[in-house]
Amino acid sequence: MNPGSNRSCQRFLVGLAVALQLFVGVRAKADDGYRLWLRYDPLPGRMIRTYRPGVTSIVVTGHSATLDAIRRELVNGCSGLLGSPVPIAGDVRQDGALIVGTPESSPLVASLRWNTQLAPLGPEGFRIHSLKLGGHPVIVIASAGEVGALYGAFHFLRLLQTLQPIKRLDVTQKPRLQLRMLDHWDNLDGSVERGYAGKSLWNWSALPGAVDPRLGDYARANASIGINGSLLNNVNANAKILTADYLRKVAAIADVFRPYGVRIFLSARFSAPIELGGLKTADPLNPEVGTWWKQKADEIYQAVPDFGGFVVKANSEGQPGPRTYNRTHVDGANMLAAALAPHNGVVIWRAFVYDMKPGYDRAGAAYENLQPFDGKFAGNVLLQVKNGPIDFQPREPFHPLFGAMPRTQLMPEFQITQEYLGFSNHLVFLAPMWREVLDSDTYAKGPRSTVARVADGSLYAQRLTGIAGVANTGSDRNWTGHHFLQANWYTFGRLAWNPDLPSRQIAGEWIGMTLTHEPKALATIARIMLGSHEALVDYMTPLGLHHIMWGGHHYGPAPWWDTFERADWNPVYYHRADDRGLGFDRTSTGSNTVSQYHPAVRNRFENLATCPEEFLLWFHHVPWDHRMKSGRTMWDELALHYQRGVDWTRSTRKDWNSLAGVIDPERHAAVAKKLAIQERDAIWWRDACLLYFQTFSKLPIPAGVEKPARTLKEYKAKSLVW
Ligand code: GCV
Repeated sequence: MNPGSNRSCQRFLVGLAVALQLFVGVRAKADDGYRLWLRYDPLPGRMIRTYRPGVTSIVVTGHSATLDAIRRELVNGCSGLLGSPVPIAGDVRQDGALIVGTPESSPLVASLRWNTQLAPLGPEGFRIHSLKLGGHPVIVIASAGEVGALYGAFHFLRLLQTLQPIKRLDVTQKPRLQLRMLDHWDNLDGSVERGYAGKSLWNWSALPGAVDPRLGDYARANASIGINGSLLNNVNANAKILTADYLRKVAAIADVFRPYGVRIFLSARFSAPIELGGLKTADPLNPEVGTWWKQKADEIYQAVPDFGGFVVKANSEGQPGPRTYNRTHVDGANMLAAALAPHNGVVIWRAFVYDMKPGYDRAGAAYENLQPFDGKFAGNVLLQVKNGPIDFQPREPFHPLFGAMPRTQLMPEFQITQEYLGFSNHLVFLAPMWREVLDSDTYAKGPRSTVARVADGSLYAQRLTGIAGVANTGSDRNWTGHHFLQANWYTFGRLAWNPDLPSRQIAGEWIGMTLTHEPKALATIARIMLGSHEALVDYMTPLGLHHIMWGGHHYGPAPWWDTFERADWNPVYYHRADDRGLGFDRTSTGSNTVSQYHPAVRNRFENLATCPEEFLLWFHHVPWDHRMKSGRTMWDELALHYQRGVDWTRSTRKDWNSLAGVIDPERHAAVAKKLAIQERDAIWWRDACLLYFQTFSKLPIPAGVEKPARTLKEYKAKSLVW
């Protein structure tokens, strides 16, 4: 066989593979959502014609697991999107070569002498540049590190997937935050705390012998949006994860994640020295305890040399911690930090700490517990702070700690899984919610001291930076239980990479990559997504209400709930409805936790006239007849918000139905079914809350708000979860 026929045979085989992949993709896989936003179906014809001359071959020289992943991704991606095979080449022989690599892996990249440009971008940053090589127009994707080159490859594919021009590319990017982590609250028995998309992705009983290939897909999806860390186990931790047996399993997962730049973190149970080591104490100042953790750290790094570090939930909701031994959070965190420091590991200490004491306000607890330790944590400790002061409610003001610990490495924690936002049943796009937090101004160093600038280290020049999102993934075929909630995983990664990205841009990217390029449909879906968070707040917790959900499972309304032994787990503790009005007085006449904010913020929240209405009942106990900006009474306004939320679910169902035929039938039908549940739940929330609050306000349901479908007794009798 001559070399020519060899080449044409190769081309035929690649073509067949692509055709088969497309066929299988379209007929079997395309519709079940498994491929997430990495769908490489052919782009609209005009775009293929525009792009084709610019992408004629893929030149990725060298071999490593990451370089192989880059090559695979670009061949599949470009061939799929451009509708015909894009071959691999060893060199530039024609116009349109796509050259990818590092100066070490690629002689072509090395020949450009970009080292001074690449070095400041770090091993995860990249440069994509159109230029001429040997007289041929080419595109070069280069990075100082292989993972950076992989991120660049995904960025390039995203440009194609979102129909961006690629003629004269000059892109330089690097992540703004260093640790970009997905936190899994997965238990070792395969269940997922607050997980609504099936079972855990980690099959502990089969590992390390059998590794589910899906783990590679998980790592690849994360790499495509720049996520570089994965906390494998629940922060309500089982010490068993640190046994030699489990560490072998962890190592097998790490091997799959490594080529994609995803490092592993583990939740460490503070009492592990007792449970696993047989010590009598876990007192962080006891030398034997310190030695036990040091040896454990050495053992972990033997198994997983690039292990990221520990995440610790201590003295919170029954978890053990240093306070158990009359030691401080700093004592605990710094002891673990010393064990990890020789390996460059970090400790991520959670600020989600609240101890019930008489008359206290839970919203102020984390600040009271942690703020006094500002400046005392070791250099490899990050303090992980939830976006709001209570607990991932549909809307909370930003956490006051973000403006109050200038000498501590703070790391925001978001919740992607929808514990309080309708599980995987409600379509809610979380970008606007997270934007609201990231854009909040702490005023810690004057105006423009936003949470984003605290997180990315630019406000206080913190050395280590990071962000964590509690994952919404699981074993469901579509990963997140609801097709649209893939967008929240996507968003988290994009914001972790660049916390300034606008919600609209993220929505547009995701829709184009995942659902459709059809302009009218894209605009309709973007409108749905961008309005969804406000709508959910309207039908669940408008005007600053919070924590009025059913106890335990947290799905559906139960503002009447008052039977938990801990007052701060009961909704009545939070809304404080009485004959006078509604809301939690956190001003100086109440709990005064408003004082935890910088004076500029505090004064705005403290004053009823300047407090943003979306936080009114968070900070104030407001009379039912208080005049709102609209001129309506608070009661009428509250009722109209609830109605507005319900109206949104109805118009969204109509809008979605109008897209039948544009979206593939399987995903269209699945989303339509979920939207029906969402409408039912929104009505349930509106009616149950208004009927209950009406027992205090004694005011009629205003005009424009539908009369409740059931009685309060009926709503009280039945939880929405069955
Ligand atoms: C992992 C809330 C959730 C708990 C969760 C906790 C936390 O209380 O309901 O399930 O526990 O937050 O963030 O630690």
